[in-house]
Amino acid sequence: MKKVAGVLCLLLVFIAGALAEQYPQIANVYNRKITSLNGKWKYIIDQGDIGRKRGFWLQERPESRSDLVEYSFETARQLDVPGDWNSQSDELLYYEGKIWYQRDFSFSPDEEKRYFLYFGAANYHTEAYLNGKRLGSHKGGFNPFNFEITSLLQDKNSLVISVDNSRHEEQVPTLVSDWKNFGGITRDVLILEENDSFIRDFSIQLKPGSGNTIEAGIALDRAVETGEVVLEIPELNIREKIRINNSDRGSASFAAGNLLYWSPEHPKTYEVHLSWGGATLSDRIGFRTIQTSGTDILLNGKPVFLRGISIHEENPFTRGRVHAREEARMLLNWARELGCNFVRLAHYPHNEHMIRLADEMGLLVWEEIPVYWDIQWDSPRTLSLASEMLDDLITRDRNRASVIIWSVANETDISEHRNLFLRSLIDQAREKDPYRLISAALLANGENHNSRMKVVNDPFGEYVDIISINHYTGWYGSALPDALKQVDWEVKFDKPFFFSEFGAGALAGYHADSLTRWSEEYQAWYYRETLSMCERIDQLRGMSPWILTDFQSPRRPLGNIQDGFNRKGLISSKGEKKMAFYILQNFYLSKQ
Ligand code: GCB
Repeated sequence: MKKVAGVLCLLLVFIAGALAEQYPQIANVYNRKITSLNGKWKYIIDQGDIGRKRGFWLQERPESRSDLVEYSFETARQLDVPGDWNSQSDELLYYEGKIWYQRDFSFSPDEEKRYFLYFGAANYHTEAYLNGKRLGSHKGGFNPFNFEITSLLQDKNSLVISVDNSRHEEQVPTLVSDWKNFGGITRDVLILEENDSFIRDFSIQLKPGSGNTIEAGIALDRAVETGEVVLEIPELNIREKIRINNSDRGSASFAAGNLLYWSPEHPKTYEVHLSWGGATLSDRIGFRTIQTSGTDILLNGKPVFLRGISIHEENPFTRGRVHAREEARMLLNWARELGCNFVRLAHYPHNEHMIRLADEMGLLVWEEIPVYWDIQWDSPRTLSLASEMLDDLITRDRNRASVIIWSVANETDISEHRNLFLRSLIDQAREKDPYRLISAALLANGENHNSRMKVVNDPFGEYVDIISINHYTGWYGSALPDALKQVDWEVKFDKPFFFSEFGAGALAGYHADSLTRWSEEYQAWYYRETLSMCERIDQLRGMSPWILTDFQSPRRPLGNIQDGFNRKGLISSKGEKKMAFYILQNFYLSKQ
């Protein structure tokens, strides 16, 4: 009897689950009323998909001492949330699969309010249950998601979450990537409290080509008959009313006199308030324009050279994913020490602290989605995943002045299916956010590392604003770095040209002559030759060499040298700066 009741209960939960939906993304979460659910969570490793079959979210307990229940969160070990699981326990160092998380929490819900359970990110497939009821699921390792929990929240609650980081071909990224597939609830978990009707999302930007016209768009949680959102920027004496009629949206544009532009030299931001239904939502927003003109990139109408570095979201000291503001500060401080005014946040959306800090510190940012190498270009399912990731990224970060480029892909082979796939992403990005530039990291002549003549003619160049190329002659292929003296570039597009990557591996502290692979001297030689090649390319408007720090990758097994790390970092996995760090630093000094 008990068994039949259990099966029925599971069935009902699945039917309810099929109806449960993710709630659309709520932007600007850190400036809302939030309760953190970060901390220690219990976990159970699930290698046989037994959690789903037995209904772990029901948290059954034996009713008598002879009852058999083969799982319990009460006796389970704990993991820190947020945090990837791999860096927290030796048994999970290389784990790919499903893990169930559980935590209890108390809450005092206000009957007048609505509540949302927000995840900054969890890699990759998440299923969420609150107090035994299924909330819904989410796919994607780096984008935020949330569920409305108003009707389920009680004084005492239990949250059960399964996260599965198994790789599948139709996913984004797909089976292979050159970084560690960290699993788990990798970013903050929060409860957001809102009024019955609230501002879900907004975009407040300086109109391209205008000196001081600000364009504002507001999205409410749902349509209203009529109303007014009041937008204030006190420092600029701005108070504007945004009318909303039979819709969930409103927009306005207005002039801002005496506006100081945001720039790396002067990262000025303004306090902005949006009032609706008795509540005020605030944010700090900088105003700048970013455009191209011929082969120039113009920031606030003036040409800018992007002195960049690529960064993975990994902390070399913890060997885990970066999730805290202080870790973000460490990485961005290194970039600044290098002389950068620009960072490429590769190869997926990084946590929101990185972007907010870049805004404060005055670093221009390239953001990208994990459309990496060759994914399933002809799969509608894959396209819809990529499209959701792009949409989430833009929603989250479009009010950050630091972000100047959305990149839709990294190193993809030319094909008709790829072009269609990426074009649809580009159209989507341009429609949602006309205030930024679009790029994709492409390859020259199909990346023949040994060729002397590099021709940049990927037909996809026609659709992007900046022609970005990853280039490894002198490291991959048989040519050594001095071959770069002979390399010439022919760029078939009259657009700014940019090196989104170049780099060479070195083990920090390993010194030898410059012909010796993996020595710091080889990497330094490679940087000297590459940078002097860069000086000969008139069309070049910047670079983000690969990469700030060594990072973990399953593709790098060479014992005593790589030991599971991609060693192209300018800073080692122990935080030591390699010789090449100073070569790039000197080059950037000369460009300031
Ligand atoms: C690339 C990829 C990057 C790799 C790098 C390398 O072109 O974009 O993800 O890590 O090369 O080190 O080979």
